[in-house]
Amino acid sequence: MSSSQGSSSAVSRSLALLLCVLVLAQYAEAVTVNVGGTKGWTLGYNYKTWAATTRVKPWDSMFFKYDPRLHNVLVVSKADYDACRVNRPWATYKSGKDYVKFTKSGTYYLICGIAQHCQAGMKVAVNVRW
Ligand SMILES: [Cu+2]
Repeated sequence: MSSSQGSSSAVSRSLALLLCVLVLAQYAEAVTVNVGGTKGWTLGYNYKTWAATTRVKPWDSMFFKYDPRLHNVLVVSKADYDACRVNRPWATYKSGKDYVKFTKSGTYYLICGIAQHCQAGMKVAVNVRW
């Protein structure tokens, strides 16, 4: 009787521990997300649909792949995103192989700062959350 109670509480403890590990693992697992999937960062792609169907967590790396002669990546405010204003970005990336990471939950706004690309739809609002 007492030995059977002992082993069942040992099983409970193991399950509780396993649950903790699984929960922590989900939080710790930062991944790389390819912005625009296989198309990358380019004109003529629907980033609204991409953002709505792609999960991005804090600490994940968003990978922007593009020809640096044609495009860049600016992190901007919502107002500048809405207006496609390119002259006061919070951050600028221009290597063509850029990893952009946000460590806090929130909505982040990224646009291309070249010519009229943002107006043409080369802009993405990413809801970063757990
Ligand atoms: Cu561009």
